[in-house]
Amino acid sequence: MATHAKIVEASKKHPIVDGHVYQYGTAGFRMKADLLEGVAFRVGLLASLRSRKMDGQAIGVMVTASHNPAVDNGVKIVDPMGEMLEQDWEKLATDLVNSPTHEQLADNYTKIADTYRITSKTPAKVIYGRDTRPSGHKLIGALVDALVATDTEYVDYKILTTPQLHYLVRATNTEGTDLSYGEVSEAGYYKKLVDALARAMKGRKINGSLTVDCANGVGGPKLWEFIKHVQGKVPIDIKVVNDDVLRPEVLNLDCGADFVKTRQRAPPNPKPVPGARSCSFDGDADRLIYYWLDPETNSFSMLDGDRIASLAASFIVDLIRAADLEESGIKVGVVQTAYANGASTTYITDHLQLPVVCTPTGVKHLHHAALSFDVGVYFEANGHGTVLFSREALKTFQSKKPQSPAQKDALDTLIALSDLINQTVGDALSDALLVEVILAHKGWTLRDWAMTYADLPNKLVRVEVKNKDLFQTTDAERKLSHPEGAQEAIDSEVKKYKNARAFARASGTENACRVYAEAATRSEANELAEKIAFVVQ
Ligand code: NG1
Ligand code: ZN
Repeated sequence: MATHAKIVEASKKHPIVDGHVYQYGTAGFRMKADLLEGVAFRVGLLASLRSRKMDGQAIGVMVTASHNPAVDNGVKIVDPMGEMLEQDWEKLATDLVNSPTHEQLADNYTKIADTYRITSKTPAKVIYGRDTRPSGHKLIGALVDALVATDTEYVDYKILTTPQLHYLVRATNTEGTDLSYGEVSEAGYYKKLVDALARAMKGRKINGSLTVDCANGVGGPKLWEFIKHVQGKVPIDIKVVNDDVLRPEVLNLDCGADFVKTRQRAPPNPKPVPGARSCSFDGDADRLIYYWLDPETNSFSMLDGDRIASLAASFIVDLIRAADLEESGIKVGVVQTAYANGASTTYITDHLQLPVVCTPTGVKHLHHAALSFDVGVYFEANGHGTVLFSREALKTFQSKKPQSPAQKDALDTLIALSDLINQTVGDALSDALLVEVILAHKGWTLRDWAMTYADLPNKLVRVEVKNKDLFQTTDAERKLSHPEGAQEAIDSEVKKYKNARAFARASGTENACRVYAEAATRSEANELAEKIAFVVQ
């Protein structure tokens, strides 16, 4: 049977839901899982085309809805170097998925192949994984039917964290080359982390234990796997909590990085222990938030993505200086979004004296901007981020001849960090190890880290609106260009407060607007957020 006919036949088993408009957003397609079967099939078709377009390199497909409730799911495509799908192809994904009939779907598949001169003679390879949601299994079934219909080779990695899949895509495509990213297996991922952690620690000690809340998601079993690999190699005491993946309904429920960040409090279960160094992963383990309860005052301190970015950037700059590479021209920079706390931006620009770039929300934008630096540190405030090292920077670290043991130590640590950090995408486990390494080097507690600057009080609210598409932004989402008059109304409210900043934008993942406000006091930030919410309602 010709491919066109095979697609039509297979597609009949996995129809899309009539009347629903699908959109490839910042996190791929994400919605109620029962709307997604046809989407997963169609994403399989596109991933296959993408692989052929990229000369047969492996393309990844991840089935996850991250921090969303258990009933949701999502499907997203990973490009060959482990990065997010190229923007032009997001549009193709949206068009292909919305094809109204099975015939038109097969026609659109052929049309894309023709437009991009893709021939079925080029081999295609797709590798995929899913988080712990029960709905993932069925979606993978639909995906595989598309891969079979298009003669695509595939590897099923079963249950993975999102960053593990990104790692595997890059490792697959660089295997046997001088850019090799690591062994092509889940075990290879842990081995790389353990080896890099040992080199980065070099006998230093991590004080006390780290409690990790895994959001009852895939991060739990994978963290246990990591612990098996690290045992006996590097002394690190990890206490795993909220790792129940047998009861799907508890996924992301009153726990996880998104809960901590949005509620600005520790998960109620297990009962927080004052003084304990704690962190939370989100449901697919690509976001990380640290926090602790002050044993003296019992107050809650959160160390979010902005804090991790400033900690990592300052540590790397110190190492570059210690390695006597200050004059080497290595450009370190930080990338944030409008949601970054203003105090973090001031700290990075004024205290660390580093450039800060602001991009629209969505890691693909941050990742892209970070590539313009030799060492580009990017984090969303919600804890999603990583550090990118350019090839030139790595070459400089490797070729520099140390003049003292201290210089050698700094160079070795820089190289170890580049292996410890998952450079394909934000990775909660790899980022947590990075934080642990930095705290160990500095001999810092979370209190020391929290003292670097004081966050401006802030408030994030979700506002239900009739049509979120009316809200269009400019200036990296910091200002509204539409509807007319809205920005002026926001400006006049902000003016009434001291040290205040606020903005509104349409969410890329939910049918709502988000309003963010900062001000000198908590009550003023809350009040300002309410006023801006009123403007956009
Ligand atoms: P939207 O829904 O566009 O605000 C949210 C997060 C983003 C990003 C995406 C993808 C906030 C305010 N927004 O986007 O940072 O992580 O989800 O998961 O946290
Ligand atoms: Zn996530």
